[in-house]
Amino acid sequence: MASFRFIHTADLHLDSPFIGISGLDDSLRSFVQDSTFRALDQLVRLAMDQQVDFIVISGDIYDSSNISLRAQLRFMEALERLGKEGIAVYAIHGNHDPLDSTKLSMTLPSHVHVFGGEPASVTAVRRSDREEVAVITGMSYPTSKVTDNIAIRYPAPTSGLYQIGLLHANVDGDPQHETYGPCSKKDLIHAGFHYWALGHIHSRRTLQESPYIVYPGNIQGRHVRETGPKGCYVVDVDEDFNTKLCFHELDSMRWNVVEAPIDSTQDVDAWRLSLERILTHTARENPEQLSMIRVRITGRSPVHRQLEGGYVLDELLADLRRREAAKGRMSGYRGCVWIESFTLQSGDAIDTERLLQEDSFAGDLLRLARQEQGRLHEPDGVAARSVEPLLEHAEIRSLLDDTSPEEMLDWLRRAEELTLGLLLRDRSQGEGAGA
Ligand SMILES: [Mn+2]
Repeated sequence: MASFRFIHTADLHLDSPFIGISGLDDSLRSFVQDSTFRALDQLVRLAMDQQVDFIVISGDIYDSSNISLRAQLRFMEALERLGKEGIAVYAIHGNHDPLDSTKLSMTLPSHVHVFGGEPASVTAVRRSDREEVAVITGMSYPTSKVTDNIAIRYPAPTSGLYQIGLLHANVDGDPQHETYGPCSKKDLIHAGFHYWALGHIHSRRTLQESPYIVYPGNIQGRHVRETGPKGCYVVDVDEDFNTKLCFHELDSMRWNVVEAPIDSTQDVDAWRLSLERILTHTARENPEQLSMIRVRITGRSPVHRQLEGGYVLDELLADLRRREAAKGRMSGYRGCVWIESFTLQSGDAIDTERLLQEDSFAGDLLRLARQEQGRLHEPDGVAARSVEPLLEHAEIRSLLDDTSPEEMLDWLRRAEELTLGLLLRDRSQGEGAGA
């Protein structure tokens, strides 16, 4: 057997629209909207630098089944550049870009193989000497909704070559993702392949090492739930089929959630300075990328009351964004930190532990609030009953359907803080007036 090297990538989501991000000026918006294409360029560059024999792409090349012309042209251009270097490409389509998508009927160059809607196998060769090195088996999604187990339909290996399976699927039903192509890790282990090149789950993970069952994640994070470095794997296979993976970053914009506690600060400006230190640290950690961060404000102190009103945070946000936008235009947004939003999870300087023990109206309220947070999913709980009247409105209902349990819990916590804050504020004012 001969050693060889390939790239495993998936979920390129080319031309993702990034519509949910607010507050961007024109320059930054176009930087953001070009990010999936820049990641593609990085992928091509990496393939050349690493002298790989071929690339496998495990679905969701495009973001939407109504594929933009721009996405198709940029992808074709990337394929041509790889072709000039003799780097073959093997790809499947996933639930975002199934075979029945609206697209141009472009003739693919001969070094590119896109699998059809039924499982099939092709043989890949080494670039330097055309020696056969691997059998690649794959299947594209014919339509966006493939809900049966397609993995078990993949043909068993018939040759002694290294076996790679290209599959777009939710293995073992990760509840965070849609359950397309459901199958189990067991199905994959028993298939007799050496490397399952998976796509669909956007967070990078290796489910198994023998055989390899790998999600490389997407190549560019698209929102705050897709945090951390994004990229692909360069995979080395030696003469004895020993397999070694090396992750390479491809992203130019990186999402993160950072915490900015108010506990140890007594006034807004001290807190602002601590936030500046967090921003500086974030920039240092990601000197080559634009950091897109959500700042979670946590902890308890009088600062909460000053931030709660809204306009302080709004003005601070506008000012920090203005500064970073100006810096970014000069630096190509490298090492810039853009605050996507603040989420206020802090509270007044209340000793909740003591209050929980206290025999008072506020104590009762807090105990009730905590109890309701545990009854988030119960139909007669406060959360369910509070949103019930809103469900009659179709648009609000669809927004609520997209609300995660964490967001719901967050609302309940905010309600707890707000009511306690108002109650205890009145109490202290009342005491003040009586004194
Ligand atoms: Mn995807």
